[in-house]
Amino acid sequence: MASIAPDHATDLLLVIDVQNDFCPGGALAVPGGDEVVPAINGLAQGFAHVALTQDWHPTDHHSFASSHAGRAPFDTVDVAYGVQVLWPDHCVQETEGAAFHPNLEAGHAELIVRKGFRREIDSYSAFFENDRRTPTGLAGYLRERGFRRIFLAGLATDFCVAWSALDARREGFEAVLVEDACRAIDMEGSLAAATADLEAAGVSLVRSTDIAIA
Ligand code: VGL
Ligand code: ZN
Repeated sequence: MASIAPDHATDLLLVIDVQNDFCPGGALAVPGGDEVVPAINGLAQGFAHVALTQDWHPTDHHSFASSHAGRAPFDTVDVAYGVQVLWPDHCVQETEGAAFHPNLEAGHAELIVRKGFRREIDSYSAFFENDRRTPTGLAGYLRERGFRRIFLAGLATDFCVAWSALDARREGFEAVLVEDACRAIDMEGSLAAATADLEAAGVSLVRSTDIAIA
């Protein structure tokens, strides 16, 4: 693929959930989760504009298996907005697990979007909560700032990164997912399903070496 040069006016790098709990040793560790950190640090240098998301749950969040008697992590339950996967307790507000990976170098990030803070609703996407209607405000922010193309990287490819990329398209942005700067949970074919959805939605799937970092 031809090299893509980030446009300093209209491109933004959106870094999804690079938090301790999604890295090895964390409560919901994604295999190789910490390996995204050097790749993202390299990318971030090439973008004038960076935003971060931070999964940010109250202690009794409904996505936690511990909130449902007799249920185990990775079971699914039916909730008002559809099927919800039950997760181990993770990214609890103000805990070390919810903190960004200590080696993440994105000090110039302009915005941190916290999500999943409503007890009854999970939020994978940076744009909409899992009821698919409650906005986080990110689309309005990006539009008001004049961004048109969103590059995505982080954790996990098949959940929060994919849902964010699909919603970026739904909101009319170009979306570019940097595959080697993401890692997946890959539960029961979830990565293959997400990849098919991303391609169908017109999300560009690229490698970090495809991006020209000036
Ligand atoms: C995520 C499951 C639960 C993610 C967040 O960041 O992909 N996955 N909460
Ligand atoms: Zn979560």
